[in-house]
Amino acid sequence: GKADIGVTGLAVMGSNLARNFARNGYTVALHNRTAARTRALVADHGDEGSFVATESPEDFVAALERPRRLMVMVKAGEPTDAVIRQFAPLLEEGDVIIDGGNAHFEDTRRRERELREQGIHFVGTGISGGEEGALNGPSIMPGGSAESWQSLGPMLEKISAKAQDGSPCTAHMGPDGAGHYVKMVHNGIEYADMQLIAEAYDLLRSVGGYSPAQIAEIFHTWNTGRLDSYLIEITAEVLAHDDDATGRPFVDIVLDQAEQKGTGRWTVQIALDLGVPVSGIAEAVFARSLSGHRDLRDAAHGLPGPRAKALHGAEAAAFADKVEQALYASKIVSYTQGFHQIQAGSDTYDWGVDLGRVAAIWRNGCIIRAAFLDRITAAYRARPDLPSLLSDRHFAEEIGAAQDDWRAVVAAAAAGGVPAPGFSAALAYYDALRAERLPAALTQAQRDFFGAHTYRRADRDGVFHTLWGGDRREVDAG
Ligand code: NBP
Repeated sequence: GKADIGVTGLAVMGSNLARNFARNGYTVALHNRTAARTRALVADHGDEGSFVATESPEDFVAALERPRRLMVMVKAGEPTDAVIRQFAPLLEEGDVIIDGGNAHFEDTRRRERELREQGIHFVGTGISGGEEGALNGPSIMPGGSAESWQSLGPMLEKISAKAQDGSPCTAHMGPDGAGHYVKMVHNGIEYADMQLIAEAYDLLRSVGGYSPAQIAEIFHTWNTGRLDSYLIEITAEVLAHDDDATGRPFVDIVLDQAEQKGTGRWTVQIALDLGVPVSGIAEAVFARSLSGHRDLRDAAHGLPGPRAKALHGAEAAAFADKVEQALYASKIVSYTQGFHQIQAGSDTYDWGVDLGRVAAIWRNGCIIRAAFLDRITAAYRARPDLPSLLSDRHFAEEIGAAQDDWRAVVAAAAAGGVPAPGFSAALAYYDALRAERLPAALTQAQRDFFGAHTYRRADRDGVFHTLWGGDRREVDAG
């Protein structure tokens, strides 16, 4: 029989996805530019299911059941275009190319448009969960035509992670680039989550006076509550680990410069274009880039500032509870911002993304999987047109209950000279949203002063300009 699906690009992600399909009963055609990888996969794991190893693009395409489903798992960027150029001429109308790489959604939109002219469905697909997820069940975020989802959906549902209620962690996100866009924002939120956790650690250590091993215990406890998540869990493991060579806490021997591959940066770039305030994600991206500026940091090392005085005993424990509140409240804000960005992309590109569905497929398999996502899913199910997560009654209540502690933690960070850009940006966003009036009035007035940019009045309709350089009369500028 012919193969149900083919995977080309058999590095770690492609191999594991191919094995996942095979373990779920599908016959999988295999192909890789360098044939040795294909042979190695069959030699090491051929007994896990039904594989058809091929060495030429022609044999690979010929091995596939029609309409063909061909999954591309090569390095994102130019290699993806090279592979499409190689395979598209061999395909026929109705066939489906799935790109599971970390593509920029604008590239996905271009590729989809070009292939559509040829009658080929191009499905740009976000996949999260790393190597382990690819093998045992990732969260899968496919875009592309509704028709492609008909042919592909059941297979993706089968290999994806399952939420606690048994539903698959995959769903059609929307046309063309919607899937890769949602994956991009997922990664942006992941950056924000990681930054908030790092700030919590830093504060527990320098203000709370706890050791990494003690903080591991604290995170471990938090992981049994509302912060229950993969990232909190692995944080506890990292903090509990001691370096083999020196016996010191592992976190103390790692160079304090965080790198990035680009999806967080993309999220912020697009947010700027769309005018969406994703300050939590932006602070996370900037915190990583700041960490990498060793020269600037060395030059600034002697600048004056306080040194946090460590708390003890019951005071430290009380502070740890406050940090939990601050972390949870800031997390609500960063998800609020991330979902706003998905909504904005969906509106701009006319994708019709269902935000509740996004929350539902992030409940398991992906890096940001968390009990929290269940809550977001419920919020959107209760009210599909929820204007913002902060308008959900439960989240509003929780953030209200957390805010005193949240403020105390941000104040302690400022007083102790501990950078907490994520916590403070989240709090500023919260306070700005709830403010009755913003100083944006003054900003707009300044704009009118130096650039005659006009303004609207709070008390009546119309557009106005004040003759700042003259007699300061207000004139109608409508
Ligand atoms: P890599 O991103 O390291 O890519 C290696 C694969 O690309 C190999 O199969 C290689 O073939 C192939 N390739 C390259 Br490089 N240039 C090619 C070309 N011009 N023509 C054909 N094939 C080419 O693999 P990965 O880490 O498994 O990731 C695959 C994709 O999945 C990437 O887009 C990545 O961003 C995405 N992703 C990764 C993760 C993760 O956790 N690693 C998670 C989610 C998504 P060769 O064997 O002949 O060199």
